[in-house]
Amino acid sequence: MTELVSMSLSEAFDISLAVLEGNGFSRDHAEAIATVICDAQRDECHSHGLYRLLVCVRTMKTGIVDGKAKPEVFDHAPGIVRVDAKKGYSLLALNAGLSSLMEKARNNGIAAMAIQNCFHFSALWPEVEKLAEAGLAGLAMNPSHSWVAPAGGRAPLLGTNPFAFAWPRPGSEHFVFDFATSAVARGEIELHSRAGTPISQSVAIDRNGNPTTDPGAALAGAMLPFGGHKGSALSLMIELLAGPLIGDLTSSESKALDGGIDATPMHGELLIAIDPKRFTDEPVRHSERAEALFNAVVAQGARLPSQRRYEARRRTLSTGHVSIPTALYNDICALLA
Ligand code: NDP
Ligand code: PYC
Repeated sequence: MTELVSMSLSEAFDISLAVLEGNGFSRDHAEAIATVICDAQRDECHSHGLYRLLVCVRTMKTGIVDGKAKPEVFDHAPGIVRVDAKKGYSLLALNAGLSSLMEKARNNGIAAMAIQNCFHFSALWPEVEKLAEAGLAGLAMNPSHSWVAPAGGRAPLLGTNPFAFAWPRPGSEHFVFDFATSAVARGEIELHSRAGTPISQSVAIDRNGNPTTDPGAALAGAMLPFGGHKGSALSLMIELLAGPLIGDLTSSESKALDGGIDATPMHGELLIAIDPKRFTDEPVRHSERAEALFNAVVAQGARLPSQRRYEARRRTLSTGHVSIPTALYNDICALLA
């Protein structure tokens, strides 16, 4: 049984800020990063929660990331906002461009935001959830590092390339899904490696191309896409749309730039926002019909994506506390020194 440390949400946020600022991030970057990793921890998304402090600080210590970069927003076209993250982490750049993306989506019915030159580690659901909170549907995607073999291949080429979607619903629990296009996120395998526990069958192969449940062998070998050729094709789509289309790096280019220093991947991100009220002359019916569809899913005893996460959120907010493994807590505290 893993030994756990419990802390209040405000302690988690304060420790995160102290770690990030103490290791060279500006206050603005530290706040943007701390907010997202604490939200992930609140929703029990452990692979992209407080664990990420270790990765952000390790990346900062390589000297590759600019922890004080000031993102610049460009009004690129009526339906396109571009944000140059200037080799800082993506989240401050996202925050800088988000209101412009929303405004353009409302004006045009659909709009896109390209974040360029960013170090990117975070879960995408907080980003599309913000769009849904504003009444918009949203898509987000980005490459990562070439850790994943294409379906039918055995060598790493594609990223773990996350893909997220949100649809606004009445109330605060919008329809959101967010998944890596690899069979599992690499962060999950890293957590298994830290805990010394095996990974599932069929998510990775070792250096020799043999299936493995050893997280270390998986990290050194190749991860596999989810759903065979289907996940592989989606992953390639993300490489294209959030890479060459927006003038940024693919996962293999990002990995080459890293050169083995094991930093957070650097590349771009694409977000698309859609105003559902602008596509038909029946602005209310689209919502009613969507609700009927969601209800039909739940009526079968199936669950909607994000249900686990919203339940975790409610649980955390009722106690006000999150729990992390003691070993992780000690590693985080060591970064305060
Ligand atoms: P999961 O496989 O844990 O979850 C994927 C999605 O499926 C979630 O929305 C989840 O909802 C939903 N889901 C899971 N089980 C069911 C079910 N039985 N029925 C219906 N829906 C279900 O995610 P991944 O491991 O693939 O990814 C984890 C995170 O890693 C993501 O947030 C992603 O953005 C992040 N990531 C980030 C990368 C980056 O480069 N920044 C790269 C790769 C991943 P719920 O949460 O409620 O379970
Ligand atoms: O979990 O695959 C992952 C990941 C890559 C970059 C950030 N998270």
